[in-house]
This record gives sequence, structure tokens and C-alpha cells, in this order.
Amino acid sequence: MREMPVTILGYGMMGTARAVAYEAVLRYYGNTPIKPVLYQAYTYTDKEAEGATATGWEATKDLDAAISNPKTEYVDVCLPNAMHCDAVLKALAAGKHVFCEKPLSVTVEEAHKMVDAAKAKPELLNSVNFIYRRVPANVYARKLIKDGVFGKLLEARNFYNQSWGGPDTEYSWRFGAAGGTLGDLGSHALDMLYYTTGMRPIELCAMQGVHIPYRNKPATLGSDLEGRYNKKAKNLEEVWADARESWKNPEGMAKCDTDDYTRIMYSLPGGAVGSLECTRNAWGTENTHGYEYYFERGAIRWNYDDMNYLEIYDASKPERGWARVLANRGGFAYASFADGHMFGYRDLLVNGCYENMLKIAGQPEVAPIATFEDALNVERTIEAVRKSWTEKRWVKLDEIA
Ligand code: SOE
Repeated sequence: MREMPVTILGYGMMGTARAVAYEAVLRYYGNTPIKPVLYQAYTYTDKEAEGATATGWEATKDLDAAISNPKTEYVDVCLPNAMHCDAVLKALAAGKHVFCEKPLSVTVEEAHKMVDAAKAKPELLNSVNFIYRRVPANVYARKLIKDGVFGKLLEARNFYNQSWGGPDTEYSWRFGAAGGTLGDLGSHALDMLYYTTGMRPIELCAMQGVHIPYRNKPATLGSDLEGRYNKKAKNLEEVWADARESWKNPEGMAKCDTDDYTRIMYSLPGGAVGSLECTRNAWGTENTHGYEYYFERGAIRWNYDDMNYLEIYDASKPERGWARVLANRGGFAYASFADGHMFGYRDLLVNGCYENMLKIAGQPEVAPIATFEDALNVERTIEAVRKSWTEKRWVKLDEIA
């Protein structure tokens, strides 16, 4: 069987999660055409390096050497957003298949460069981890919409909300100019809109803002997860009061120069309208990513928090009501285990890895991967959002190169 030595760049939250997927893919899908083999990890802390070597693979702190290592064929970019472009361009130039974390880039200009580089090497994979494409319920929703089961789309609502971004969360790159909620979460929601409905906004109007202007700096460099989840239970009233006090004289704190929240309204092809929201400050939401689509003859909704189900409302039936369709069983996409034994996040990563191997082997995908071109279109929408809010006006997507 053809083996594919894999290098993972960045061994934080996503890198470690992804490593599991490469190791598991053949066990999930016996017909995976290529066997990925973990070879090397680029890590930026000793702790991460220990994690990689403990599981039997090489670790290096030399990023360029990791990318161009002649022993590997496939580079998986799990670096902070600002480092994607350079790493991807170098990996393609070195003749590696590339799988990149979302958002693909920080600017549209970068995304164009990456698309051009990928076009120049059509024999190499260019794939972006819009992971929620790999949920069976979403593959099913996509099919129902494509088949026009409920007629034309009239209204759409897409969202991706989390709650970890309070004032007691320390600064990380996610709160810097290259981070931000729109790129981090909104990019998924925009891709989901396109993946499920085939539509992208035509013209939009947006609002963005910051709830927490300054954050404490972390004591050590490391995965931003440490800052998020190693929090002690605190009196939140005090947390907010202390934070507000510290913002008056923020010396020594890190300035957060990106969006904590974004809200968008848009027009879609065929006369439909849509809205999208993303935030890290919505208590009660955890990884609450989803959509509600309203058509001429019914509706469809999905939410990651209950991701194994697609909810369907057939308005043509005399007995109206929401049906909860369990999409995790034989007959649905990625069914490789016993019916109804629920999927989790890491299963989605395995599915993504499976799709990438199919693509490299020239075999049909189960459901389309997100290409660099798809991700470029997401970046164009993100740029339109920023423009709309900065210039306080409606922006046509055509205005963005
Ligand atoms: C952010 O909180 C994050 O980790 C994103 O970066 C991922 O893309 C998302 O899937 C889960 O949340």
C-alpha cells in the first residue's frame, strides 16, 4: 500500500487532534487508498515537542526544514493564521500536498497567492480544514437543498457562537489583528452557507466590535487552549469589575485589536436573504455552529451541539412539525460504524483525512473538500465585511478582487 509521510506544522490544539486522525483513518475506512504515516512535527514549545516524540515521531523547531524535509510528502498546516501563507507557499514550492487550517489566510491578497501557487501545481492537494463539511447531517442537508426538495431558498441564518472569550481569558494570537472571531468562526459559517446551499453573499452590510479591549498577557507561550480552559472558577461580577478597572490604565496588558463579535446581513442569489452571527461571548453556547434555512415548502436546521441530527420541517404535510433525522447511520455519508453510535469532533477530522487521501489518489470524494479557491471566496466575504463596517455602508462582493 502506498504510504504518505506526513509533517504537521504546529502541535497545539489542532495539530494534536489531527495526529489522531492520520493514525486512525485506515481503521475507520478500510478502503482508504493511501496510508498516511506521521513523520515529523514542527513544534514551538518543548512541551509540544515532548508530546510529539512520546508518540514516536520526530519533532523539530526549524520550520523551514520541516516544510522542505525531503522525507515527507504531505504538509498539514496547523499554525496560527498569520503563519499560513508563508508555510503554504513554501510547502507547495517544495512539492508537498497541502492541508491547511482555516482561515486560509489573513488577507485576500495572501489567499490569491496561495490559489495561484496551487493552480501551478495541479498534481498536489490543496485542501482547507472546513471540518463541518464532514458532518453526515450536513452532507445530507446539502443533498436535500441541491435536489430542491423544499423549493427555492427564501431566508437563511448561519451562526457560530462560543463563550470562552470573557475578560478572564488571557491574550493569545486569536485576539490579535490576524485572529478575530470572523476569521476563526465566521469563516466556518460562511463556508457552511456555501457548502450546503451553493450560495455566497452578493451584497452585505456588517457590524463588528470588541467587548474586551485589553487582556492580561500569558505567563508562557503555548497553546491558546491553556489560557481558555485552565481558568479557576471565579466570581464573574468581580472579574468584570476588575477588568473594567484595569482597562483604565492598561499598561502591561495586550491590546485586542480584532473583532469579538461580527453580525452580517446579506442578499443571496435568487432573491434569498441571509444573516450571520459569530461571537466568543455568548454564555450558554459552547461550539454552537449551525444554520436555519427557510424554503418555499419547508425548512431545515442543524446545530453542531447536536450534530448527529438534521432537523427537517415539511410544510406540505398536513401534520406539520420538525422531524429529527438521525444522519449517523447506514445510508448516510461516512457511515463506517454501527447505526446511531454518535460521531464526535475527532471523527470529523478522520473523515477529512479520508477525503484528502481519496483526492490525492484521484478517487471520487464522498462530499467535496474545501479547496483554496473556496477559502479565497470566504476571505473575499470577510474583506467585504470589514469594508462594510469601516466605511459604514453596503458592500458588493464584486468590489473585492
Ligand atoms: C476556536 O475556538 C476554534 O477552535 C476554531 O479555531 C475551530 O475552527 C473550531 O472548529 C472550534 O473552535
